[in-house]
Amino acid sequence: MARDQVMPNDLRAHWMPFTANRQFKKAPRMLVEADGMYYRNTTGEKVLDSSAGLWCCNAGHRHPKIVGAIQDQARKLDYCPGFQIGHPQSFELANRVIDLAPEGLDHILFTNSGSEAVDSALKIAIAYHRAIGQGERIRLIGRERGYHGVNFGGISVGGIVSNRKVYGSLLTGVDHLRHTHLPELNAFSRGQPEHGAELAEDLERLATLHGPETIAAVIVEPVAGSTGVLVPPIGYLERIREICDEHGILLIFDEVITGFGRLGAPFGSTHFGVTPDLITCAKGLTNGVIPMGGVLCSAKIHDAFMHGPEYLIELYHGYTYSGNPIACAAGLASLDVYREEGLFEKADGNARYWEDCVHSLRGLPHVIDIRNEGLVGAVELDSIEGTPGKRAFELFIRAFERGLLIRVTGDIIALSPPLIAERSHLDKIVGMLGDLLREQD
Ligand code: PXG
Repeated sequence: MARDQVMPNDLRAHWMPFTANRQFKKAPRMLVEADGMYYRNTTGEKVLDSSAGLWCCNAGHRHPKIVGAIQDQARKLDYCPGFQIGHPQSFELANRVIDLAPEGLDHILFTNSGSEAVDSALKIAIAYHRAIGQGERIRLIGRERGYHGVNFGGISVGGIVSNRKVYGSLLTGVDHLRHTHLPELNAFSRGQPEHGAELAEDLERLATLHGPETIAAVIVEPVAGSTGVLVPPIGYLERIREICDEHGILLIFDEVITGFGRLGAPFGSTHFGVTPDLITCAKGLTNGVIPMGGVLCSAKIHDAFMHGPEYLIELYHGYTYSGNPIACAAGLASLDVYREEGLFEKADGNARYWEDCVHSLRGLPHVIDIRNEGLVGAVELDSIEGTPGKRAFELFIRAFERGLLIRVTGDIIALSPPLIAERSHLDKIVGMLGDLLREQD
């Protein structure tokens, strides 16, 4: 396209991420403003946010404290090299995140996204074993239906087929646990499902198959989000932890979604009471306002790198924007807001109410399962034969036109309202969704 052919509002140049581009550009859905629980579209109508943006705006939109902190920081120190130089806010933010983390996770390396956090964590896991003289531990174990971002490491351990299958051979030395979706046993479970802890034994089988001494790490989401909300069966995460301990395998929890209050606790690991060796996070770290992620790890892992002459770099890894000052300001302000407004406690206090809300949709047309944990909910629909994903996609379009933003994946509607949601908002989300479900053919 020649430069002079580009028109104002020409939508062609932007190749949109994870979007049906041709469909979108024929009938664009744009948001131009946001405040609290609501967006506003181009015609000025309010759109209720039932997905916290993309699972990230936990304190709602355009929070004055977060906006103010970003403005102040931009006026003071806009950018600072992160390699061999520092600025105070990144250290402050690191301490504040560690204060929220489960006991034993003492260090954080900053990235700019969840995908980068995942690839960083996988690299740290492999390099850690090498640093302690176990260089043969190079295998990584993920799980079917897992989502760990879109970089090569993340899609290799990930288990969402369409995110992997066209990208060549991926990383070698990767294997997968089976997923824990057992609708025939667990449909309409409230909170953690009863059946499926035995699926954790897959890790034992893979350890036997490959030799446990060859496995560096296993990575799972405490609650799998992107695949359509899979809550861990009772006892499952505990058993994964045990098997890792037996074999010296590092356990990575990908908490990009479950971090920062989504389940009513600081992290999924604190919510479920299972402590991994590494945690990846992003999204809620800055309320989604400025891109930022991180990898938390134990002192054992960190200290294993702290050898050799002191002038030498210990870990050859990092990003131009790791610990970016404006992102740190957004992070510090977000953590202040979470604490001052008691948002994790608020989410916890609303979790049972939310459970009743989402399960009230049982029995509506095409609803085949409903799942929930913390302030997350999912409604699974039966697929139209031959066109999987179409039913939920059409519902998403109708919801948007009606003033409700939902997130759909396949034929699953995933709900994750901002943690500031009042019960009246939760009622409204489920009321609007119920109407849309009732209107289906
Ligand atoms: N790990 C997990 C568990 C995630 O959920 C990532 C890594 C990657 O993060 P970045 O920041 O690189 O996108 C994610 C991201 C959805 C949805 O609606 C989920 C994500 C992103 C966008 C949409 O399911 N999760």
